Amino acid sequence: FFLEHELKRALENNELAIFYQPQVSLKDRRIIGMEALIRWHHPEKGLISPQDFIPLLEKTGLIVPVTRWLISTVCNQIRDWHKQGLSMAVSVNLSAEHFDSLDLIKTTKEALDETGIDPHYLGMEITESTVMQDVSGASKILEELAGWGIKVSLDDFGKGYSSLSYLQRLAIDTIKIDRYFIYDIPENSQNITLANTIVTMAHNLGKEVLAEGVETEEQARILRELNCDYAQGFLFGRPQPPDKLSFG
Ligand code: G
Ligand code: G
Ligand code: NA
Ligand code: MN
Repeated sequence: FFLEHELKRALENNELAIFYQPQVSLKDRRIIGMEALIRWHHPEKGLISPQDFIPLLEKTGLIVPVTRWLISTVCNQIRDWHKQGLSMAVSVNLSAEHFDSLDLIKTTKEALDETGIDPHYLGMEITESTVMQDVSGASKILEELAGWGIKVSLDDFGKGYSSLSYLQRLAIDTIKIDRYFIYDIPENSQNITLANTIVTMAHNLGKEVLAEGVETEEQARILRELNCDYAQGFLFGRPQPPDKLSFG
């Protein structure tokens, strides 16, 4: 586990990096976007997963400057890809800490203005458990961002203490089916049924669906047959630094 001073040093020494994982359209396998996933290159301990340091960032409030850096870097990356002819959308993950201040709104506005990118190419991912910590705060912030054209995804859907009411109450464009429901398809036919039900429900509510954690061709084929719109997972690519990504 880590200490606050180590994290402060990490920020000062630029030890944090952003990896990108492709998100594809299941119809034609085209890469339509990327999820931005934060990493910590610790000088002694190597590459550290966000699960091991995001909670401390949240507890210490350091998540605010980190997210400022994240959103600004991501918007610059989107602009650079566009210059190369790649119309790539990128989504970032939000914490509950962002819902009780207007800092996220200000940060996002500044990054959009500075880079001049179309807000449709920027996405925000929130989990159900994040939303639950502050439903009214989340709903206000997401409404504002969605009003500018930013895409909102509900991450890890089905995993936590889900409440279907969030689907109506929040400005959500895309539902991401948690990888727990995907990893044992096709052996687990109940999970095929659940995936099918989530896709149908999402489409009936006018939302799109992405399946997380797709690792095999058979899973991709089945999800496509269920009319699932998008997928993400090791089959299409692992999270990578931007210079290691391929777009073929
Ligand atoms: O690749 P993986 O180890 O990247 O991600 C582990 C978890 O960390 C995921 O739940 C992911 O959503 C979360 N995560 C990754 N990057 C960020 C980030 O920038 N902010 C927040 N709040 N969570 C992140
Ligand atoms: O909570 P979130 O869904 O944002 O977490 C993303 C996490 O899932 C990251 O740790 C990422 O590395 C991991 N991940 C992405 N694709 C796959 C996959 O196909 N299989 C497995 N097991 N993990 C994946
Ligand atoms: Na996510
Ligand atoms: Mn997820």
